Amino acid sequence: MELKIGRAIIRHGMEDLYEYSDVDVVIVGAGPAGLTAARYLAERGHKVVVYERRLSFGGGIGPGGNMIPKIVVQEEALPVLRDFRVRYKPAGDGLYTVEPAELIAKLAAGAIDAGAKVILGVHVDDVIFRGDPPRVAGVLWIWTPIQMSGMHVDPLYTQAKAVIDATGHDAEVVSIAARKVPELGIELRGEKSAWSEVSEKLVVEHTGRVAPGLYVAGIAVCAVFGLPRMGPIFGGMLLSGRRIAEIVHKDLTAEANAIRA
Ligand code: 48F
Repeated sequence: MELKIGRAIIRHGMEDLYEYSDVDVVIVGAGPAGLTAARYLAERGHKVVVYERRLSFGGGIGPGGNMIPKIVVQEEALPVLRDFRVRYKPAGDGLYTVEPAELIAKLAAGAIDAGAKVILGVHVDDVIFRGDPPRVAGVLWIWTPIQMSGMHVDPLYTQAKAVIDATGHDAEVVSIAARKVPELGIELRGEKSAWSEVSEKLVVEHTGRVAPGLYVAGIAVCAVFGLPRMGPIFGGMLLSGRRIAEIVHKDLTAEANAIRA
């Protein structure tokens, strides 16, 4: 039996890793922004892989507000909650509360049911550009426990037409690109102190492309563009995820049409 269990895991696990080593879109981070983007992109027929460093989904959703198990979403983001069948309760002033566990479970189920592949325990540690001018070609990744061990182990490559940085406060992928590919001219301006009503709008407005093939969504947008952060309100993250899916879909469609013409 042990042999059969091991072989089933190895055969099907390796098949998945092989299949998803060449995709349309890599999304780095399975927080609210990454999972939302994954669903709307997969739904439009793109081959999407989400790499998440932890062994769980949800990023910053789980702790609610300072460990009190509720988060807040504003009216504008209710259509996204309805798409994912997430329940919400009015809290007055156009604000609604949502249960973190329900939001995590349903965002993840929505992304996976739409066809996105989510792989947990993967740390993305490089983003690759090719060509002149440089354009995203893919990412390098390594299993998180190996990365945490500090041992030098060479990572593996995933080829992608687009990479979305949804890594949260540190904008890790954009930071790597800024540091290692200076010719892109990316300048990280750093997240500013909290001002929820302003940042919830700005984060969605600034969601978009930072270099050819490289995109940013979620709170990472604040680090890149020097915007104020927000409190435990998540509508902006959901709307940012939906917006980046629209932008990447439009760009990939235009590129595919240009190749055909
Ligand atoms: O931090 P996270 O939830 O980012 P988000 O989707 O949402 C931000 C909110 O949670 C909250 C907020 C809104 O009020 O301010 O902070 O923008 O999810 C980011 C995910 O990316 C993973 C990380 O473990 C987390 O689950 N991640 C970060 N760096 C890497 C990564 C990496 N290098 N490789 C793989 N995953």
